[in-house]
Amino acid sequence: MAVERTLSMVKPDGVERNLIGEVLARFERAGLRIVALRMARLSLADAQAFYGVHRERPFFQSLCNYMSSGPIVAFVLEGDGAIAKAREVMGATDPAKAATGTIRRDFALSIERNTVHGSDARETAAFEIGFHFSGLNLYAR
Ligand code: 3AN
Repeated sequence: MAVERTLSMVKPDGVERNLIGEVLARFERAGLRIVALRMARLSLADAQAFYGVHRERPFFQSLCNYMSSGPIVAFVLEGDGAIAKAREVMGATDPAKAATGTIRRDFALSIERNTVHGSDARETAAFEIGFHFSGLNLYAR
């Protein structure tokens, strides 16, 4: 399987409840490596740009308000099949549908406040990594 990079975030509900370490540990235990990491507070405009693909969805405004309501931790994960593997560790968008042992099943408060983000494809991963870490040389192992 190809080595990939994917962009993940601990969302405001996870930071608020002191779950940063727990979320990072779950990805590390799954064999993914953290190759970049930063804490930030997204402005409303930042959140709207990040989630631009969802512009037409009914939940867009609420999602952007929520994502700019408190700090997030953004990080890049690297590993074999990292995009799919990270999404497996996260679980389904709706915590009620997420598999046992996944981050969202264990911690998400709702389909919106679902604790963690992960890129869903190579193209979105490239955009999202650039969004948070533009101009930085990611650590190469
Ligand atoms: P995922 O994060 O699992 O890839 P997306 O890309 O469909 O899910 O949605 C992006 C984010 O929008 C989700 N993580 C969640 O916070 C929010 N979201 C998705 N679907 C809904 C919904 N039906 N109602 C409210 N918020 C939603």
